[in-house]
Amino acid sequence: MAHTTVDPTGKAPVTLLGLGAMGTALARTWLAAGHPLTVWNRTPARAAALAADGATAAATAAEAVAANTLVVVCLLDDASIDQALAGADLTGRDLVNLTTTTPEQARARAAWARERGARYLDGGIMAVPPMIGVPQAGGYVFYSGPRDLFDRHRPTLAVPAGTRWVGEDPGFAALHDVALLSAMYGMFAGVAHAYALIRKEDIDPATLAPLLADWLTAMTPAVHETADRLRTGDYTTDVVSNLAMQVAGTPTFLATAERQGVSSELLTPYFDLMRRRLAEADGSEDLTGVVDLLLR
Ligand code: FVH
Repeated sequence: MAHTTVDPTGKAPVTLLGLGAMGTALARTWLAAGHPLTVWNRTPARAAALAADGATAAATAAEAVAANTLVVVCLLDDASIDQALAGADLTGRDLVNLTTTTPEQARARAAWARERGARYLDGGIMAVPPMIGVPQAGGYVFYSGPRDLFDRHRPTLAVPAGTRWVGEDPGFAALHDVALLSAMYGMFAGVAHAYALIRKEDIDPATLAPLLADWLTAMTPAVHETADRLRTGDYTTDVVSNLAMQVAGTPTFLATAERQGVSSELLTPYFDLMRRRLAEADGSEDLTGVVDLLLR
C-alpha cells in the first residue's frame, strides 16, 4: 500500500526511479535528510550502495511506484520513462519528472500522467551532480505544473537543491531549462574558439583562463540590458557598442581565425545574423535585433 505524504519519521517518503549520476546524487540527499526512500534502477546493481545506507531497493519500477505517493523520475530521456513506467499503476500518484525533455514532451507527459490518474510536476535541473545537496553551490530545479502540488511537495523537493516554480504550464520548466542550457552552449562555443586561437602559440591556456572568465563575467549585464530592450522595443537608446561598428569589426575576427589556423565555423552563424540585421535595420541599434531574426 502507498504511504501518504508524511510517515512516522515526519519526513515524506519518496520513490525515486533512475540511479544514474544525477539520480544517485538526489537519492543521497533524501537519505541523509531522513526521508524514507524507495529506489529502482534498470540495472539493479546501482541500487546496492543506497540499499546498504537505508534505501529500500524495489525489484521493479511498478513495485517502487506502489510504495509511495511521491514518485520522482530522473532517467536518461523521455523514451526511457515510457519503458520504465510501462507496467506501473500511477493512480493517485504525484509524479515529478526531473528527466531533461523538450517542453512538448513535458506537456505530453503531463497529459499522459493525468490519463493514468496521477498529478504531474515537470522539473528541469540547473545543477550538475556535485552541486546536489550543497546549497552554497547555487544549484536549483525549475518546476512547472499545478502550484498547489508544488507547494505540497516543496519541502521534500527542496532537500537536494533550490526550487523555482515557473508556471502552471507543464512545459515551462523544460523551456527555462533549455533556454539556460542553450545560452551555456553559446558560451562554451565562444570559449572553445578563444582557446583554439592561442593553441599554437606560446601562451599557457591557464593564463588565458582567468582573463576569459573575468571578461565573460564583465559582459553579463548585457543579459539584463537585452531583456529591457525586448520589453520596451527600444533597441537604440544609450547603445554603447552599436551594430554598425560591430559588423565592421567582424573581418578582424575572421582574419585572425584564418591566420591562427582556426576554423571560423563557430563564429560565422552569429556574424551572419549581425550582418542580416544591419542590412534591414538601424546601425545604431545594439545586438538585440538578432533575437527577432531568430524567430521563424
Ligand atoms: N548529469 C548531469 O550533469 C546533468 C545535469 C542536469 C540534468 N541532467 C539530466 O538528468 C537526467 C539523468 O541524468 P544522469 O546524469 O543521471 O544520467 P545517467 O548517469 O546517464 O543515468 C541515466 C539513467 O537512466 C536510466 N535509463 C536509461 N535508459 C533507460 C531505459 N530505457 N529504461 C529505464 N532506465 C533507463 C539509466 O539506467 P541504467 O543504465 O543504470 O540501467 C540510469 O539510471 C537526464 O535527463 C539528464 O539530461 C543531468
